[in-house]
Amino acid sequence: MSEILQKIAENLYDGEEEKVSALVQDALDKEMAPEEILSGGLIAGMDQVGRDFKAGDLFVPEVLIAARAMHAGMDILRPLLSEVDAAGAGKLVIGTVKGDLHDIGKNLVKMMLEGAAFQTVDLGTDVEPQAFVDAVREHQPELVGMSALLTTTMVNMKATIEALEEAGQRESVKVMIGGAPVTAAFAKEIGADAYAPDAAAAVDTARDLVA
Ligand code: B1M
Repeated sequence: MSEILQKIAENLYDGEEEKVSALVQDALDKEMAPEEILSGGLIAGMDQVGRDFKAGDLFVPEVLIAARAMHAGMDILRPLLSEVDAAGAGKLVIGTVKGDLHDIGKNLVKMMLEGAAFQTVDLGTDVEPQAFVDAVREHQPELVGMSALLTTTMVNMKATIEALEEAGQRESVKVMIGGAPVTAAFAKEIGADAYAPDAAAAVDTARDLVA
């Protein structure tokens, strides 16, 4: 890993929001690709946070501060990842399901899809099944994307698909799901159209679903 990417990852881990912003800008000034800064710096740092949180070496406040630093870096990269292609690839309504407040992965997926010229409607976190239904009715997307990070909220993906079915809207959209506890087998079990393990795969999967 290059020195600057390593510094981005380390400062993100330490929650140094301003330093992360400055380093990301510095990497861009050195003509590093936004995708490389995202995966080799920001995501690498957040992965380490995840591992140490799991091991009990970090606690919720530290994770929140690191997440804020991640967002600061993502704010700088977002417009650059989004300017790749102005032509519309399709429209997606995306959100983190009811009961779940994790949004870093969902935001990354959204950013990457926007970079691939998808138009996105972001419903945020803790999204009720009915809010997905209302958004589909209002925005008429080709795709619905759901994210869940908790094993206890995965069931709300199923509840959302059922709500779409009850509203007669299931046939009009393809449903893609993802998040750390989600698997392809789970996607199949609840009747989703696809599962994507990460943000890059989400772009390929969304393209396939729309094609
Ligand atoms: Co939470 N948390 N958290 N947390 N947190 C996890 C998920 C956990 C695994 C940590 C652990 O114990 N090891 C654990 C869940 C355990 C379980 O359910 N089995 C957990 C827990 C328990 C909790 C709380 C209950 C803790 C508490 O309060 N005691 C609480 C729940 C709050 C709630 O949601 N109701 C909680 C709170 C929080 C914070 C608020 C502190 C913070 C969230 C901040 C935020 O998101 N704004 C937080 C964080 C940051 C984490 C970890 C450390 C990191 C998650 C993350 O952002 N990863 C996480 C541990 C871990 O995952 N290792 C953990 C980085 C991100 C880039 O990856 O989100 O997986 P990810 O997204 C990937 C892919 O999954 C995929 O693409 C993304 C990019 O490649 N993907 C999709 C995601 N969505 C997709 C959608 C798609 C396609 C692909 O299509 C639409």
